[in-house]
Amino acid sequence: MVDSVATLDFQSDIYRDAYSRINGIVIEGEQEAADNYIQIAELLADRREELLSLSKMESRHKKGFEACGRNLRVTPDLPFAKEFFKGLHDNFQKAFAVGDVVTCLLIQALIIEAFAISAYNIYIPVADPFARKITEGVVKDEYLHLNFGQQWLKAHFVEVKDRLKQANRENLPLVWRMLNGVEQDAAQLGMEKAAMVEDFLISYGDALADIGFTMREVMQLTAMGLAA
Ligand code: Y39
Ligand code: FE
Ligand code: FE
Ligand code: FE
Repeated sequence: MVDSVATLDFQSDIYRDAYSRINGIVIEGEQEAADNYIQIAELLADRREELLSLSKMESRHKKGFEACGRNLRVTPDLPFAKEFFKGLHDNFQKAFAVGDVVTCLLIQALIIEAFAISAYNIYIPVADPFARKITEGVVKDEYLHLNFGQQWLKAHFVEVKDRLKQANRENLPLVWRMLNGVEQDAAQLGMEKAAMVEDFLISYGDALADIGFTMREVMQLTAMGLAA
């Protein structure tokens, strides 16, 4: 890792080309996260204010990452990013349409947040100084977002357990495919896929265990689609 950061040239065409897609992904991801928390607030009326404040944090994150792109004179590839999130986005919307708050929380507050935490943790040590500062501030918020979903699902564990298993089965394989799709661009930024997988499994696995799944169930849940 020290070797790779030593050889990163933030101004090079090859770095900035990869950055256009990764930066697009985080900007689109933050926008979708902001939208998702507004929709979750509709389903959890008694937690509305808290959820709207999470949504505002996501909008701030988006602005921060837009500044990171401008700082490197990169145009974020938003069409690419929309396609990148399409599977999770469509599944979130399907769940929202039938008022399935458990699946909505699993997708946004567990899976996407754990994905963000892993990507940001792995990015921070290899980021340019401007983006590092921004990302350090953002990742702290993402832990709060993960914790929101974790606490709510934990408080309703008995009723939501089966639904969580099903939603995990339908959505976790998408994450492994997304990681494969971004592996080469991430490598240009000095980020290793294996490190992101490891960090994702720690955050997501810890959350599932705290929610109430046994160690054995956590293993089964997190391995879902990993080989595919
Ligand atoms: O809750 C949030 O703020 C999440 C929307 C942000 C998603 C970030 C997704 C990062 C994946 C980047 C992969 C780059 C290697
Ligand atoms: Fe949308
Ligand atoms: Fe965020
Ligand atoms: Fe978040």
